[in-house]
Amino acid sequence: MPLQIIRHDITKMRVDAIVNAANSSLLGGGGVDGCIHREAGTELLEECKTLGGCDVGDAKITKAYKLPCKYIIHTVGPRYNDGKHNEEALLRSCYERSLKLADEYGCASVAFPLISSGIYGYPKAEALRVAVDEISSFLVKNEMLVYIVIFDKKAYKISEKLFADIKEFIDDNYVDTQYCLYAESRRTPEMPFDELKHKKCEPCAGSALRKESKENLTLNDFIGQIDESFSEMLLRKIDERGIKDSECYKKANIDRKLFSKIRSDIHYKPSKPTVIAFAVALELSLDETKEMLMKAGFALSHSNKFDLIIEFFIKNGNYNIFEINQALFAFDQSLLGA
Ligand code: AR6
Repeated sequence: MPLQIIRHDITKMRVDAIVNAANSSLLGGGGVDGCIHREAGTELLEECKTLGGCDVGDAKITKAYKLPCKYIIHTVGPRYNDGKHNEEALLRSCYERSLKLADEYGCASVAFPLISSGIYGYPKAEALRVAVDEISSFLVKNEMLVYIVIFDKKAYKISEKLFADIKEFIDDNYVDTQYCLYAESRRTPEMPFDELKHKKCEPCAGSALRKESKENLTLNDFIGQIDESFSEMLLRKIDERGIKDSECYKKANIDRKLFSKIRSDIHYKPSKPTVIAFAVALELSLDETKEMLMKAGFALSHSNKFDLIIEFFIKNGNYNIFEINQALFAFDQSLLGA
């Protein structure tokens, strides 16, 4: 997964470079800066003294000393005032300059804290949106594994409105009683989910399924009728959309190597988040998403939050995988991509 949002202490990250939310002096401070200097040891401060400070929105690189990464990229985020003092452009520049440095130093993996979102007061949801936006633009043109490290999950929020909308959708649609998959497959959008429960479902005596006409097929004939596989459907959809493979796997937050595997193995068995990631990248409708999932042996149900969140985004025509992942993260669900 080229972009991952995780909960961790950044000083423990085993990546090529971690990013420090520093101040212009580069001589240490509180927050994540304090943690990094403490864990890296005093040699870090000695090297920082030689750098001559750093402008807001810019970045400088040092060795990592006692930390388990190779480099520390020090960037200086803007102090948040009211959002009208060029804060966003400066914050974007922090990510852009840091990623450029990481690339110049040959880093394959980098971890960012949410710059400016602590002592400098940038609203967390906004800071996250900017981070995801800048990192994902960078990843369109570059191969790198980038982590956004969230330290304090309680302080982490997607926008209040999005959170409330998703929560309402989950509350309205969550079905905690077993319901009938046969009826579900025939459900019309107007039909309440309640009618899908076994006890209310007419055909669910099982008879309808069992009564399907008997044909005298050998097992070989039967297997010969095998449908298009997941990877065949994926490649077909890529062709139909007229997009490049790379455009598709990048939009899906899928690693290039994994995509090559899927491309070369028509019987590849993907995980559910991988299938959904491709469905999102290809902007499939809900029905097409369900079809693709079925080909890999999965379904979308109203019995779990993950599925409902996916359905919420697809129904709203929002196919931004990084936004979907932020929402999944906020609801403690696994993220899309691989
Ligand atoms: N790992 C990951 N994230 C962390 C950690 C950690 N160990 N510790 C804190 N955070 P902040 P800023 C998160 O205040 O807002 C310093 O004094 C924290 O929850 O460290 O850019 C500098 O010297 C928050 O979401 O940085 C500057 O003077 C994010 O890191 C000033 O603070 C950034 O919070 C910079 O302020």
